[in-house]
Amino acid sequence: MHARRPLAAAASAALLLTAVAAGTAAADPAPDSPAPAASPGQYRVAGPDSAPERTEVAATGAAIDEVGDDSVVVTALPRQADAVADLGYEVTPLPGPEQEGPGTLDFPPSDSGYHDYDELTDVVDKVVADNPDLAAKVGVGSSYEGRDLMAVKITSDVGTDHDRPEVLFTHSQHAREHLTVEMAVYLLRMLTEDYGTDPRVTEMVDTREIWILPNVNPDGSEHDIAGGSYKSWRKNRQPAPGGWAVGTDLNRNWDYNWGCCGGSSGSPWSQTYRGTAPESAPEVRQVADFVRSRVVGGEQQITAAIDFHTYGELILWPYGYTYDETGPGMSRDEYDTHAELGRLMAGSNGYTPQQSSDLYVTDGTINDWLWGEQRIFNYTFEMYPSGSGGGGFYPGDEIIDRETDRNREAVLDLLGYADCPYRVIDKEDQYC
Ligand code: BZS
Ligand code: CA
Ligand code: ZN
Repeated sequence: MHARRPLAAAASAALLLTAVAAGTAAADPAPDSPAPAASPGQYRVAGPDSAPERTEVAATGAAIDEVGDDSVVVTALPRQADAVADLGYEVTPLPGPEQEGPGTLDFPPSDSGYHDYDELTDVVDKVVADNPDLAAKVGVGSSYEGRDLMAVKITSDVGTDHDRPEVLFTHSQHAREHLTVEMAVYLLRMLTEDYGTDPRVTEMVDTREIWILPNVNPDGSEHDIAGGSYKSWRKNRQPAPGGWAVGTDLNRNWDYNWGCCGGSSGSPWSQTYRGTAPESAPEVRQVADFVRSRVVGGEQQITAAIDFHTYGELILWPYGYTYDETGPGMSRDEYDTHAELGRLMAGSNGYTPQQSSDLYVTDGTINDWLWGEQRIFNYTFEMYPSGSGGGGFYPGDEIIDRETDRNREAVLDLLGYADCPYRVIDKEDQYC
């Protein structure tokens, strides 16, 4: 996503892609035509220097991975890259992730610090077994391929539904963003191991009910690492109608202004395919059901949330479907509260805080749904690195400890304001 950095020198074999496809809407074949021979790769696109121009690039079906002053990096199929070139931009392929393969189902040995799904399950089970008063595993449903969508509730006296502000952390909507699973592991351990010794952690565990969903797209994560080579997979693993194309972009499938505004694609071949209907992805449907289940006595108990992604080192807030800051459902005070709390958190982790549409328009994201439908103050964190130079979606495992701990203060700040987010703009008396 974001990178104010010089062009990577990666493109020694730079070639200007020739445009063969017709207009942007024609970049993808019909859903029932056979699978494309080529797999997606990353490309640098020189030229786009505004959110509307980036939105136009995304409309080809490419996913924008990085935003620079006058360039972007996208993940695209070759014909989608051709469609981007058709817009008049210079398109240069970037080298793919280093491969180690073949043959394993786990991360390659040099990245063994990352947790695959079985290892994540072991961590969750151990945290819960070691801390029966603090942590409980809650079923949220199962993925398309039948993997358990785990949630962990953390609070003191965890067996009781207390009247405490609830806070939601979701991880790994996008398969290849493996560092976000490590962020969940970090939070699980921080909130249990540091309880009783770190006063801020202790206070938050005693006064908030915290929900951690450590991997909402386990099928995608497992697919991305299967066979010992990274696949740059983003979506889930649900076949689209027609039977050839696989995968819905979970972060375009939420039921608020779904598909409204050119911020997602109706083509199953696209990296940002929005699915056949809002919540058509079982993962989105069940996580949304879980969030709706937290409406108790007519009141949504969850007040604040972070959805973790990589990469770009950004803190993003809603709305994504419009460039406007305010409008129906987003008052000036509500916007300012999002922005101020976003900037406060950025003060500790050094990320760049902004409204998500400052990058490009998106629709059907969890951010817009959590605010638009559920009135939950919420953020997307785009974690390390800032650009593809830092390893893009696949930084080595030696950065895990540093880059998860980097968000400690920000997470504690969000938890701290969860009783009354408006306090951050000094309007506690008016709203809380
Ligand atoms: C990502 C990028 C992410 C997306 C950016 C984004 C999130 C934009 C939320 C707007 C709202 O994949 O990490 O395209 O989903
Ligand atoms: Ca409660
Ligand atoms: Zn993402």
